[in-house]
Amino acid sequence: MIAAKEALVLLLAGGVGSRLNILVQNRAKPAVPFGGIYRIIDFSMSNVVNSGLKKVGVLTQYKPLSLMSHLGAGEAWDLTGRTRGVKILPPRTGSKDSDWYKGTADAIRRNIDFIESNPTDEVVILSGDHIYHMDFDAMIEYHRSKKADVTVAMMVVPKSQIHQFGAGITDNRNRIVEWEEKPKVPRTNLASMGIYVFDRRYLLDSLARDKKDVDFGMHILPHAIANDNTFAYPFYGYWRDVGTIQAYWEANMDIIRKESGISPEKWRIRTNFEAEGRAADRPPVRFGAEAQVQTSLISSGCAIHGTVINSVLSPGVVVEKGAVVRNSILFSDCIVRKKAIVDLAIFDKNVETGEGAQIGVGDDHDTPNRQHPKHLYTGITLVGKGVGMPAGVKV
Ligand code: ADQ
Ligand code: ADP
Repeated sequence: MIAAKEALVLLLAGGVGSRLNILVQNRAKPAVPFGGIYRIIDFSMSNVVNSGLKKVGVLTQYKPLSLMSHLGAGEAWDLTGRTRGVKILPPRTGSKDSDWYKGTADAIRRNIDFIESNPTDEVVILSGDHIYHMDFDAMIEYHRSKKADVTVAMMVVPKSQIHQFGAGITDNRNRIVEWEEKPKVPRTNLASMGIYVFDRRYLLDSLARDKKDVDFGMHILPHAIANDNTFAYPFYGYWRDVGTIQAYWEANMDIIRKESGISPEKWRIRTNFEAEGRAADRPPVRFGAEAQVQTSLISSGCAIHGTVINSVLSPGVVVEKGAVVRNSILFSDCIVRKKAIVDLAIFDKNVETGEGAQIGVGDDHDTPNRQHPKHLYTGITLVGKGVGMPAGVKV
């Protein structure tokens, strides 16, 4: 038997992620900056390395430029050398746009040659857009101890959220006995985290069975659960799918307060500083005489002369005198001019507010959205890359 740590990892990093709105206008969701100096994909990549796994294929599709330059040859994750490596797998499409991958299983099927050229016992399938710490080595050992064909990482979520996930019912040995992808009517609170360990031979056979099976949650797993050995791997830690602006904002806030359990001090999160606005080369944070900072993450190269509360600042952000930044996430090199107020906002890179501008101020955060009364108004103001806002403006 080949050692568990030799398992091949396939990281799905290609979904469009349209619910992240302007943050994914020019980059794939896993490449969206997160937590000051990271990108979302750093969490999955760091989990891979911290688990001792060495071979990763990253499946890309949508706007992969930022993602590819961030991953590079895997240097930041120590994944270079003869026995380790990160391979970026670009989409294998035909001549038509409609030939783009139709789903997660289809994406992996089109890269079957990559799986075949890596003869391991298991294949671990992950998403590039989850914030969590997890030891995949322990999950593979569990998979082996159950003699499973497939093992699905699962956790309990509030029943009101189960419609966003694959939902499972297990027996007393944790074998999955019932499954429904994105159920309309909640019958269980046990959700799939979209993290799978497959017996490699079983995966190849499943993908060969029917080309119409394009999705894991919709096709491959229901078949496996009905016919073969499919187990749930119970997970009790912190895990968030940051597919919406609200979830993305909340996960950033969770990482400020260490209650989330996500703590770079305990489980090292590696990132590529070179591609990260060169965070490594930036000068130390400068706090002016009037600076006030509470419960925030401030990256290198920032200059704070005003007030920052409950916020995440990427490298090189400037907050001038009398300005206030609250409950917000500012990507690199944003400038908040004198006396401007930024509340409950997300600024992409290089945004500049004029003096005295008020962004996200005065919103009644719990009222319904007037244009879409059925949507709860999240109240988070999003500002696109490089936007300049005039002095005194109210947004
Ligand atoms: P969803 O999150 O809805 O549900 P999906 O949209 O298929 O699943 O995306 C899964 C991951 O694969 C995402 O990270 C996405 O970016 C990526 N991806 C999608 N299509 C891709 C493609 N063609 N190429 C490369 N990457 C691609 C899934 C499961 C549920 C489970 C949730 C947990 O179906 O059962 O509960 O994940 O988040
Ligand atoms: P993001 O905001 O996601 O970081 P960037 O605008 O910084 O996106 O671009 C991502 C990466 O793409 C950068 O690291 C840079 O190396 C590369 N890049 C951007 N624009 C160009 C360009 N015109 N030519 C070559 N590479 C580019």
